[in-house]
Formats: sequence, structure tokens, C-alpha cells
Amino acid sequence: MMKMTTAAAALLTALLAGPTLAATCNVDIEGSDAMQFNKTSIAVPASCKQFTVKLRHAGKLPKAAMGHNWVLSKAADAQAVANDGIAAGLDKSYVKPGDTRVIAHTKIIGGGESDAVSFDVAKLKAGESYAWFCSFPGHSTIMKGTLALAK
Ligand SMILES: [Cu+2]
Repeated sequence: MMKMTTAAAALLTALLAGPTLAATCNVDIEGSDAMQFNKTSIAVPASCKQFTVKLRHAGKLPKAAMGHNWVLSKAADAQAVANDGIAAGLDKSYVKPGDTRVIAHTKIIGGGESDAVSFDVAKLKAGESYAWFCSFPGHSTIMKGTLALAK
């Protein structure tokens, strides 16, 4: 019996797909030339130590015209963080330097570029509402989503 039996193959498949599989501690997000993200919500598994967001600009426009970043804060802080980010300017990736309300952020990227950011999941509290957005001027009202700690 050199060939794996069907039953053994099924068991192996069940083991690989079962609850022993580690939680997914990263997410891929795309921004477009149409000023859109391809996601609106993110659930961060509480079992992750770190969570990584990989941002990709799927468009062609340069960052000065249609730049995108990914900025995470408490939902209650998002508007003020976005406003202060605009004042900080493109060379600061539209994030106020040292802004303690910012939990994590990528840099501003243009078409074809990528950036990633990782943060400690311990910074997130269960039951708190978090918001993420692109802080490029004028984008945060459309390019935004929610994030919460999942059980
Ligand atoms: Cu943007």
C-alpha cells in the first residue's frame, strides 16, 4: 500500500484545515486611481501578537496627485488625525510627526508602489471602535474603513 488511501488523504486535509491552523495576522489592501480602497473593514484576531497591513497602489497616478496611505486610530480621533495630517504635508506622508493618536500608518505611495506596517495587537482594546483611512487631502471621507479586535 504505497498509495495514500482516500481516508488518509481526507484526514490529512481535515488536519491542515482544522482549528490548529494559526490565525491570519495580516491583510492586503489596495488603493486605486479612482480613490477607493478594496476593503471597508478589518477584524484583527486577538490571538495575533502583531498584525501587518500591506498596502498596494493598484493605479498608475503619482503620489502627488493620487497618493494613498493607511492610517489607523481610534474612530473618535480619526477626523482630527486626518486634519492634522493634511497640515503636515506630503513629505510627512500626511501624518503629523509624533502623533500619539496614530496607532500605525504606512507612508504615502503612488501608482505601482507598496508599503507595509505592523503593529502590536496589544495596543487594541476589545470593544473599542477603530478607524483607518487615507490621509491624503480629500481622501479620508471616501477611503476609510473600520477595524476591531476579534475574539
Ligand atoms: Cu488616498
